[in-house]
Amino acid sequence: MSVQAAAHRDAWVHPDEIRAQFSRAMSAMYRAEVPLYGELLDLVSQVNRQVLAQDGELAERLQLTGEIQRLDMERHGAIRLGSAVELATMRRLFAVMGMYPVGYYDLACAGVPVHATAFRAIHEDSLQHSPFRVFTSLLRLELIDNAELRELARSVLERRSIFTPRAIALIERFEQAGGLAQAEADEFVEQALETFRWHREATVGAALYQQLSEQHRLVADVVAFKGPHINHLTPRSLDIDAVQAGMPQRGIDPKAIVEGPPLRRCPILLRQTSFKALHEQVVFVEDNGERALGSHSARFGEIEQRGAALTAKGRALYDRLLDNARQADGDYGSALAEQFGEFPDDYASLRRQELAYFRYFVSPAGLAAKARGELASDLEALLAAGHLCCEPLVYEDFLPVSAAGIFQSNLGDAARDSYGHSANQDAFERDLGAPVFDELALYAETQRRSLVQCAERLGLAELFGD
Ligand code: OOG
Ligand code: NI
Repeated sequence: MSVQAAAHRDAWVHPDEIRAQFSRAMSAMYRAEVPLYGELLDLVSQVNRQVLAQDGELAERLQLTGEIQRLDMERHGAIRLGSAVELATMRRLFAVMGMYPVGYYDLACAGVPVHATAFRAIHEDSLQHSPFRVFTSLLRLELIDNAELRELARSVLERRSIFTPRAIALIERFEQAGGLAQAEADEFVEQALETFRWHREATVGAALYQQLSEQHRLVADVVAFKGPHINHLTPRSLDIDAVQAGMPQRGIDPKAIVEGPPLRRCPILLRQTSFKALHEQVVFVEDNGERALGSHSARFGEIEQRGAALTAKGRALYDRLLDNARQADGDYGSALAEQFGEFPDDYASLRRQELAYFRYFVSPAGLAAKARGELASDLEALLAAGHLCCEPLVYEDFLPVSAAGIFQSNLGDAARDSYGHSANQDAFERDLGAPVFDELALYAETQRRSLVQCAERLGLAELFGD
């Protein structure tokens, strides 16, 4: 870093703060665009308050991990992009807010012609400041079999620019200087928001829209509009079943199946449910400038409940059980519950069997034992003596099978054939202009850092390797 850059550093707004600011601005914009979203936020916060009031133990645990402070602002959104340039520029835009691509999701195998990543903060301290994340998918034009339509779509996409010139200038400024001052950050948030806004006016005429739509509703959603409108914003609930049950009274009609694992004592990964896209009036614009009214459904609502992040071993077990349940005949809910009987449902087993990641904390008893020189000698003994305690790491990512279910329910398409085994992480990363982070490595790092901290506080550094 140059001397000049270092001198400016104090004046820069921390990317975590820009992200928090952006997340608030996005939520306000979406609330104004989709009133039902405001209704959903009310319901979720009401249920969360009830859960915290009734379940003192959970409240205490969320206090310990700090999750209670981030709960009310916790959101994820989703966008769908049309080209490599858009994806690579989006990566640079999110970097200004301290959000990096984590994970690779292939949806083509589930009949949705996209692949995706999630932009989010990667360090636990940053996640604590603002856990805002955006599921970002890229349309795979190469999977469209009609060559003529494919080329038409490509040329429509080539002509649009989804970022404002000021947003680009501020991204470049950030990259060159290493940060943004407050006034620049404010302007950046305002300009970046433009990209996610809903545009009523289509970039194509009614006939082309229809053709794109027949190919796949998603193709029309990406290609026919001026930008990647944010298509949902999802709050985090502590009791997704209670929210699901409370939806109809508020005029919200959720999809039938909650995606993800079944209800458990110890939640794992992610449970999600969504409600149908709104039908919105749009304006098609013909080549000769003529305009025609039409309708499009793009935006929907979703809620989620997050649980423990699983290790590779835990995830393999999850995938196997979910797959079995999906293959089973009869009632899906019962099959799911039956299959997941095999998944240990207490935190001690999840930890001992290395199925989930944890964060470790020194307890007051641990500090007292240290002062008396009576500390236990290894991790298991420290936990057994209550000198250390642990809490599962919250899952910060997404699930491809769930995501496909969400896509399908909201695109209103009947189940489609898979596009075959066409996962292509290399191509995705080439378009992105960078590799994606491995989410499991990030959880392992957080777990390790917490152990190192505990060891330091207890003066037991040599006990904890990796
Ligand atoms: C994204 C669907 C995936 C989730 O929470 O899994 C998703 C989309 O419809 O664009 O948001
Ligand atoms: Ni979602």
